[in-house]
Formats: sequence, C-alpha cells, structure tokens
Amino acid sequence: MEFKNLKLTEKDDILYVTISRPEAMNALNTRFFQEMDEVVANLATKENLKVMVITGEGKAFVAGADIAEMVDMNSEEGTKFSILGQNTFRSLEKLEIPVIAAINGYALGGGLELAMACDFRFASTKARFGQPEVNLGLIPGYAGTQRLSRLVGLADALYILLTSDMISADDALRIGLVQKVVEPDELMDEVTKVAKIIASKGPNAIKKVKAVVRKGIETDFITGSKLESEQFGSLFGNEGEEGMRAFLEKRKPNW
Ligand code: DAK
Repeated sequence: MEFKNLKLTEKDDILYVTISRPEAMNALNTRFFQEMDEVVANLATKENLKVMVITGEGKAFVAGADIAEMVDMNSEEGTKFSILGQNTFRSLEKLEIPVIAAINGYALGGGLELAMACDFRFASTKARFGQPEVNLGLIPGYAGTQRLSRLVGLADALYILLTSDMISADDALRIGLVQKVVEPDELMDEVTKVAKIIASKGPNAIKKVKAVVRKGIETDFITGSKLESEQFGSLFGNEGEEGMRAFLEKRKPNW
C-alpha cells in the first residue's frame, strides 16, 4: 500500500510513524485508518522491531477525526466510521511491542483518543489536549469516553469531556495523561532515549509485561494474577534464564 497519511522510518529497532497531513492538522480520515491498520498488521510485527513511536508533523499531533469527511455521514455511516477507528486503536493497543506517543502539538478529539491507545505519552510544552466533541454536538467515537476515565479518573475525565477545555501539557502531566513534558526540540530525543531503554530489555519480557498489564486491567485481580503467573513461568528456561545467568556471571545478557 502506498502511504498518503503516514511517513515511516526505522532506526535501531524502533519504528517511527509520523502522521503527515499538516494542512488539515493531521485529521484522521478513512485512509489514515487503512494505513495504520497496515502498519499494525504487517509492518510493526517485524521480528527486529522492539518499540513503535507515533508523532505528528507540523503544529498538531492530530486535531481529531476529519470533520470534513464526517459532516455528511448519516447515522449508519457514523457508526461504521466509529467502529473502523475503534478497531484500529484496539489493534494498536494489542500490538505486542510497546507504542509511545510523542505529542508535538494539538491532541484533540480522535487525536487524543489515538494517543490514549498508545502505551504511554511524552509531550512537548507546545502540546494541547482536549476532547472537544461536544462543541460539535458529538461525543468521542474511538473509545475516548472509556480510555480517558481509566487513565485519569472519573472527575478529570468528565471535566475534559463535558467542558471541551483544552488543557496544557503541564496539566496533562499533573493528571497523569502524559508521563513527561519536554521542550519541543527535545521531544524526539527524549522519546528515542526511553524507546532505546525498552529495546535493550528482554524482548519477550517486554511483550509479556504489556500483554499482562493490558489484559489484567480489563479483568479481575485474581484472573490477572493467574495470567501473570503463567507468563512469568513461560520465561523460565529461556529468556529469563539467560537474564538471570548474565546477572550472576556479571555480563550483559545475550537475548
Ligand atoms: N478535521 C478536519 N479539518 C481540520 C480539523 C479536523 N478535526 N482540524 C483542523 N482542520 C483544518 C482546518 O479546517 C483548516 O483547514 P483550511 O481552512 O486551511 O482548509 C486547517 O486544518 C488548519 O486549521 P485552523 O486554521 O483551524 O488552525 P488554527 O491553528 O487556527 O487552529 C485548532 C488549530 C486545532 C485549534 C483548530 O483547527 C481546531 O479547533 N480544530 C478542530 C478541533 C476539533 O474540534 N477536534 C475534534 C474533532 S471531532 C465518531 C467518530 C469519531 C469522533 C466522534 C464520533 N463517530 C463516527 C460516532 C471523533 C470526533 C472528533 O475527533
């Protein structure tokens, strides 16, 4: 597939995906979802890749779903568009390798929903966050109502969803929506630094941490703990053995 909305680069086992439709603030259209599906299904699954990073080109990370594409949709088409996006974000969330959002500017509506489907978020001081759907007489359509309250708690989520207030990077940090805020020209370096740290760890352990935490939060404590024991056990005799032997032999593990 020829990409029109995404630019891809690969370096040091990290896949960088840049959303690139700056003239429309990187608004998410049907084509974006098709391209992201292709990345998640076929490109980010390459054996050598350890981490994926998503960022935006220009002033925005993503300023929302494409209002120009949505405006003429009827109810049935709206539901279809919502399901398309929900499925894409769900598969991103379920990707085996961690996904980091590098939020360079506006992360609004569907853009914040995309960022929330990533595993964690670093932001530039220029980033702004909001769910302004009610300004348009809409509600979030890509599971933003569900992810936001799980990430920041009920009251902050409802404040953001009910007021359409655009919050700063520092406020996003304060409520736990992002994990770090840095100067704009440091954003990609900081994200790369943390991506490389993750890429240096036991690759299967990294995938299992993500899977167990993500599955665990959708189930009850006992079921989640059982899953943890199974996955913990599965690392013995292979990657875990190498990591533990390397520690005892005072050398770097050979994953
Ligand atoms: N969609 C389409 N075009 C957009 C856009 C968007 N979300 N955001 C910006 N643009 C376009 C603008 O129309 C403008 O195009 P031209 O006029 O140059 O052709 C260009 O990008 C530059 O934008 P501005 O001139 O407005 O730039 P400013 O710097 O003045 O302002 C802004 C930047 C990000 C503050 C402003 O553009 C803005 O407020 N944008 C809209 C933000 C917004 O409301 N986002 C939420 C979108 S709604 C569902 C599925 C999904 C969703 C809901 C339901 N179902 C199917 C049920 C999700 C909904 C959303 O995400």
